[in-house]
Amino acid sequence: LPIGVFDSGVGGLSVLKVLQEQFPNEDFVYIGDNANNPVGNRSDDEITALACRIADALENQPVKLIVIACNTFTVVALDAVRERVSVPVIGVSQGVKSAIAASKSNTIGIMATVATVNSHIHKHVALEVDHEVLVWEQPCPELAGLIEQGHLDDYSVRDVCSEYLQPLLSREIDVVVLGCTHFPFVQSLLEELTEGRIRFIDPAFETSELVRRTLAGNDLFNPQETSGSVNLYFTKDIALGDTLSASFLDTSRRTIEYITL
Ligand code: DGN
Repeated sequence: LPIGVFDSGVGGLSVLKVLQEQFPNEDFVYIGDNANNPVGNRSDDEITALACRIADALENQPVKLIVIACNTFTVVALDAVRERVSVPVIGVSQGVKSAIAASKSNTIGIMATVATVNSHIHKHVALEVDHEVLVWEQPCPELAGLIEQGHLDDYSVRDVCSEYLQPLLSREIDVVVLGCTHFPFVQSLLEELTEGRIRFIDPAFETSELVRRTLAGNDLFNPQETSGSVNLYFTKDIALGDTLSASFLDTSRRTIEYITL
């Protein structure tokens, strides 16, 4: 059976990319609910209802494991999704362990949606790892929505990135966690705007290690000789998902279509 992966749009493709690199024998089904993007500014009840509806659709495929490739859905709805479906469910990793290990000033930043920042999950996890670390949580209310609309390197996305980077640049911060799965798609822009002063951490590799442990622990790995397929579904527009996924997925083993949830 395939591994199910979901997000509120194209963001989770940044996680899928790493999962596919790490597990080339696995099949994947991806749902990007871009009809309901952005989710980061919604109420917890709304976010949970949307996550459960996507998880239901994945379970009906069926899939053997579900990866919530979205920080917002993870912090708000991980427990609800776990209660709802009968397969193992993994949320995205916070990435703070790698960030703390990489920071020389022991001062790290987090860029995330409003819902994720309000949960303070990164700060909690960081203080568990090192109780002396300083954590600046930067809400980025407009960034995921802009990326979802395809603004990857124009003046509008540059403007909001510069605004969100300002408080990070005025502190001793040398490492910033990309706490939203949409943000790796503008990582090189963020690097350019910070002129190399900040190292950005994409937590997707940490997430893939959680997936590895769960596949191993439940004896769910596909046999070595299989070659993985990827079926992508979007609830609204498939154009951006098509372009972004074509840059890292072998299109001969990829399908992409609309889905109604
Ligand atoms: N990709 C989602 C995340 O990681 O939080 C955010 C998407 C959104 O809808 N704001």
